[in-house]
Amino acid sequence: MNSSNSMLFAAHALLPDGWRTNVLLEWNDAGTLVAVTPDTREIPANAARAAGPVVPGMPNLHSHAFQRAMAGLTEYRANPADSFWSWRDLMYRFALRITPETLGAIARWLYVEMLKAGYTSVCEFHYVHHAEDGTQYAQPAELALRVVDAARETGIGMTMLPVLYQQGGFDAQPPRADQRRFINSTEGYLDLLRSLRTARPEDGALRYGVAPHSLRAVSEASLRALLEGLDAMSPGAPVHIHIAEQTAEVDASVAALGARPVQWLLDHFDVNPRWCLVHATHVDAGETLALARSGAITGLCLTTEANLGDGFFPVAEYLDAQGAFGVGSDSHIGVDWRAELRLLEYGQRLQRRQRNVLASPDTAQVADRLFHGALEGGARATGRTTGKLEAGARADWLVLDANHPNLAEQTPATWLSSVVFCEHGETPVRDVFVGGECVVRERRHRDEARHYADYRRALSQLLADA
Ligand code: NGQ
Ligand code: ZN
Repeated sequence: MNSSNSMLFAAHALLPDGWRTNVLLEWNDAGTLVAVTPDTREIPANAARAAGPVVPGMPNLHSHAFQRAMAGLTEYRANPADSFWSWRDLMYRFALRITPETLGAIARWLYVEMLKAGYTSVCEFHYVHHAEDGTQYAQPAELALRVVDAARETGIGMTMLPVLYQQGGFDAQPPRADQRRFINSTEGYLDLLRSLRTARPEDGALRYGVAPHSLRAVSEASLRALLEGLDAMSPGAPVHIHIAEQTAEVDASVAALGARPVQWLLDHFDVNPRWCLVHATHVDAGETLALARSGAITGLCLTTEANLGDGFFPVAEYLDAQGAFGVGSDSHIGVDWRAELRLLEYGQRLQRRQRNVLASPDTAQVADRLFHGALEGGARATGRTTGKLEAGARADWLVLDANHPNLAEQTPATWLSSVVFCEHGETPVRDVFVGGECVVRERRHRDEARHYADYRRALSQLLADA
């Protein structure tokens, strides 16, 4: 045992092989776990004691930070055919108002909310790159840097995925005027990524990957050039893409490319475990199996998908085929992995008129299966070593409140079920550690008041005569 390491003793902790008792967690100054020891007989004098059961922190695999500030503002009928696409028009209007300062303030507050909810890392699918008129900032990565710095300041782990956006639709349609802040040439994009990596180098808390926005927004040739450029810089880094969220997008893909988007991507690229396909909502039976077999992660964002009226992903068939998945809060209509997992199961119950649809022969408790699945797939999507309590992983975990009315008097066997399915009262997530640092204690983030004041100021500016 190294005396400069920090230690936490937990009466109960969820390890890769299940709930264990008397667990000693030990981590180094860099924020990496160096030992996880169950059945500890003696508690070292310098070990802190966890205030409740410890579980790994959840990765959030999909976020557009700026959209947090418009949550709740599009819940009215603007026209009789309100849809995802009319929401997108409103969202674009909002994106045109964002400034470097307001983006930083929104992201900091959002990450405080994520941490309090028990998300310990976030994949930021960042696509507002340029000034309001579409011209580059003096530092082309200006806006991305604000987001990276927000993660550092609040303490959340980050995978920054700058977005490549080039066309307004399949078949090289020119971008719309209201997409001007998103657009880059492939070379300009790779320069932006390079300057980000230089200004804020990768470390245990920060990783970079790429996000071709969608097959609508990027051509096959650009996607190839992007992947080549990425691999020259950072071989094997994560690749995230929006894939098949809306049926109109599937129809347009069939018309333009001759195949449904997921099928087309699988046929034309080596889609493997480094890929995260966000909103693979509309897949047929063959695509579902092929996607599961590819090892790619499906990024499920249930609260946003429900809010935007996307449709149902065939999750039962996908999980039966051993498909990998993780969850994201995407548009941030809600920021709570418990709600994402609950809605994943509830969608199936409502459609099938059954209960506990997503249980498996080896895991009868739905919440346990979904929690472990989302940790594993979500962690892989970050390209970082997180999502499990074992030596070598980041020291990212949550301390639950076993005295919460939802958990009281239960045994560990039902804790996760109650955490996910019971909606009563305050969150059962009490303390949150990221990279070994306690950033949320007794449900309060260490800098919550300051970040909230900044967020209010940003909102007042953004919402003034909006
Ligand atoms: C986005 N959001 O990039 O913010 C998208 C909408 C699009 C979601 N798909 C824009 N939830 O897909 O074109
Ligand atoms: Zn998205």
